[in-house]
Amino acid sequence: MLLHMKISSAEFILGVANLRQLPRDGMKEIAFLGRSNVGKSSLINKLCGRKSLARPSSEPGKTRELNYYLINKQFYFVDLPGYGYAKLPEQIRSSWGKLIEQYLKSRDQLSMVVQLVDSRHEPTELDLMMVGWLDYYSIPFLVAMTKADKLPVSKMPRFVNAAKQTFGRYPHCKDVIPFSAITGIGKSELLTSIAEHLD
Ligand SMILES: Nc1nc2c(ncn2[C@@H]2O[C@H](COP(=O)(O)OP(=O)(O)O)[C@@H](O)[C@H]2O)c(=O)[nH]1
Ligand SMILES: [Mg+2]
Repeated sequence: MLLHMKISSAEFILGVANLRQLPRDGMKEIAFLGRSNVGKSSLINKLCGRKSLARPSSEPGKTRELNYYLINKQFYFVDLPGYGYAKLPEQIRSSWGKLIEQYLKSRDQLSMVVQLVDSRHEPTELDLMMVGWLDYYSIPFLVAMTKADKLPVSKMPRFVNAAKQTFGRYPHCKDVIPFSAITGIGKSELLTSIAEHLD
């Protein structure tokens, strides 16, 4: 078992808007899922020790592609398009849903999903729908509670316990980890859990 994983290289490889364009090299994938603005790009950058590998969204909800980053020349981080951006036309929202669901249910290389939720709030309906899909398709997942630096220390244990209750109900949920892209809390724990699933 790998106790520590160090990311020594990370490079953007491609953006995919159509599942026929997915890489065919068979390398394992860790995918990141969450609503727009939850902190997905920031988390990926922090894990990789890079400032601007994943471009933080200037226009929320604009990215409609699956972005592939090659890590340590061994596996991919896949930045899935964010959901829950209300201003998107219905047609785009439903094509988003089809793309993601198709990817989740058919991608053999997918080792694990990191589901991001905002540490300060209850999970949204869409957050719960996503973890429902993950569990239904038997995909192991971690929950990262983002922006933990904004959660008052006094509230932390209660909020983390509540999230563990909520997500712990799903057999395929492997862990719930508070995370901050600013302080780096949760980074090593997240990397360790990811490494265990790549092994
Ligand atoms: N305080 C704080 N702000 C964060 C954190 N992560 C992201 N943000 C901010 O939240 C906003 C959205 O982040 P981004 O990574 O672009 O979210 P994405 O849309 O999910 O990729 C940006 O203004 C970030 O600076 C965090 O851990 N702590
Ligand atoms: Mg982003």
